Amino acid sequence: MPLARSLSITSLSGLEEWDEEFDLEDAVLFEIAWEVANKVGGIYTVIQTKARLTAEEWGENYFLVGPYVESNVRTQVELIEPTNPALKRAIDKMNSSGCKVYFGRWLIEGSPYVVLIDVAFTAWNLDKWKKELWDNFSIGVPWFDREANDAVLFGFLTAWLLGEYAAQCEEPPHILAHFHEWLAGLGLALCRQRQLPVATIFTTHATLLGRYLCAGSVDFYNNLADFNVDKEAGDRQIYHRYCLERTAARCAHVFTTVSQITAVEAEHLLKRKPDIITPNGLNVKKFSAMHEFQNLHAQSKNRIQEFIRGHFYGHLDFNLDKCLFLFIAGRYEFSNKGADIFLEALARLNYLLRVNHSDVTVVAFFIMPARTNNFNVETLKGQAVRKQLWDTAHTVKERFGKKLYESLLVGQLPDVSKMLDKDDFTMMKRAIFATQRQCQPPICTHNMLEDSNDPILTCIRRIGLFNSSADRVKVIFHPEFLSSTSPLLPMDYEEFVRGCHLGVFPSYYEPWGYTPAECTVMGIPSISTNLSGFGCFMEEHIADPSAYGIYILDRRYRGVDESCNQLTSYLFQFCQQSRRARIIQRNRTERLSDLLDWSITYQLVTWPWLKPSRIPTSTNLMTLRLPKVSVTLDRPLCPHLRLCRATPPPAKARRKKTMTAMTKMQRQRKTA
Ligand code: G6P
Ligand code: 1S3
Repeated sequence: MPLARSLSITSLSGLEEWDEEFDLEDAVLFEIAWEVANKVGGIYTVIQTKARLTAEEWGENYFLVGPYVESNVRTQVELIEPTNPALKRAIDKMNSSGCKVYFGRWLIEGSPYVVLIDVAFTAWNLDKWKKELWDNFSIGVPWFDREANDAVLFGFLTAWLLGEYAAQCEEPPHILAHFHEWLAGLGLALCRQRQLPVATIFTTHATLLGRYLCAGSVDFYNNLADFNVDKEAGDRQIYHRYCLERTAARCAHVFTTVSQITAVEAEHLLKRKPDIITPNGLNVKKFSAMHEFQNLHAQSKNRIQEFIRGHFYGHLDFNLDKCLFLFIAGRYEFSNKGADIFLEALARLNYLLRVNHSDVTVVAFFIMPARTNNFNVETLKGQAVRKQLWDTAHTVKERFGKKLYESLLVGQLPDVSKMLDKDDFTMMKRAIFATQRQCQPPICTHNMLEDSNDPILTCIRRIGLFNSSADRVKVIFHPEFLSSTSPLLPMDYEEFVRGCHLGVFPSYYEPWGYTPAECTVMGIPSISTNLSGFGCFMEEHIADPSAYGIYILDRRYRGVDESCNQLTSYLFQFCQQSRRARIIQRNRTERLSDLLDWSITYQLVTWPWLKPSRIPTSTNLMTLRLPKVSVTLDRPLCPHLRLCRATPPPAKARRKKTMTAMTKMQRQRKTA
């Protein structure tokens, strides 16, 4: 394995001069990820939801580092002059050496500082850096892998930034750098290889090989210990990416991952056991009134119902009041995210509802982005027809109201038979004729570019769920993330989730799984699996999760067909619940949200640069956020880690906030 062989994980090279006496206020935390102000997947959610608290704790000394993507910057970032003098000098130096590095505030809660690096602008260095990568780490990156090329550029540029920052500091600096995932990992390896005075942490949110192996047809969890990792990575043409990932995990002073299940995976595939598990949290908003989230459910559900009225025009032969909305959402990984067994279970549920003459109709939404060529005509037409019916009803109502008013004005009760005239009837008949439709309501809302090979559509064709009148289960595939500006379903993701009844996430590969966690904090029940970090976390901490609307499917010890039957039975049971039972269940689900709140945490305190015997007990330097129940104080940790209960932001942070406000005022005065 071509690692930086000279580096061992206990090596403290570069940090020898650190001692425990330095002023904590001088420590600076850089958090580095490809998803800073750049939404690709779940890591964006981790960083974005954690930002407020981390910014509160670290004040002026917290910087997120990510790639510069113009479209994102235009909408999410306010570019400003760097606030930290050493960082300003470092950025200026890089910019005068042919880089484009920007500084700003990311406009999310906590407004953290961001350093954004334009990797494309420095692409002229790619060959030189690849050679350096080969010489020092024996990792060769092929020219055609664009993502890996970006990882190389990003890695060298972040290491350059950290090195330059260290060089610009007047006092010996105390820099902590937390790198997320393989795309950012090379920066870490370079910091170690160059012996920069940087204490490093690497968090993996999934392993590359795990993701690839699971997407195939291997029995992943029962063979974890037996994979020939180099061969498997080579067979899948990701050997170079795998090397980058394994090098980062191996070189980090502290290695963490988001769940126990991924820790075991990392131990076997990356050959290093994580020092600690740092489960993900959310920024939970508490409502002042308990029932407020229930009202929000009703409001959002009404909006989904409106969409359904349009989508099923001409075929609205089911009772919308008895209609349940189920959904799956996320990265489009058909089998990893469990879309395969969800569809199979829906087909079985359809059968059960039909033979039991149930009056419940289920609409299952698939929100997974795929390659499309915009909305399709039939779907847009559905919403236009619905709008026309609404307008017609309003026009007739207006005319009716006017006649009624005139009749009352002259002191007469209206002759009801004359309230609607011929024109009104013509208008209404025309509107009804417009709802005639020769085809079934569409499954897919968009024109798919790879319609014939698309896994969801292919599976639907096989199981025959075509939205016909006889079907008690209808399917809608929305191959694009939701947006409140959509002409079709103008809702953002949060509103949509609130309006649904159940989130279904039967993942086979899910290191953590934000989707069921988000459902929980919104009081929406969900189905996850005992192969997902979230599912395992809930099983570990709650005695009877299903009583709280957290259904956990067994995908670990059962075959696919058995898991599918279990999923069908969960769905069928859910469909049999009364409205009252659903309302009670939502209340119970919402009560679990504290478990997932970043603010109710333990702090993980690490002194990665100190030998275990020198760990002080009273101060802390590095904090990673951990949800409250995720750790017990007596859990044995690796020798250089300690755990303490989270306290309110320390005085230094409060002081810094005041300082921030003062600096702002001074700056405003200056500008004035
Ligand atoms: C919330 C609202 C109730 C509404 C209910 C519908 O609890 O506060 O007014 O009746 O949702 O629940 P359902 O599960 O049928 O969508
Ligand atoms: C990963 O994103 P994904 O959806 O590709 O990281 C997420 C954040 O830690 C995690 O929730 C998810 O399971 C992983 O798969």
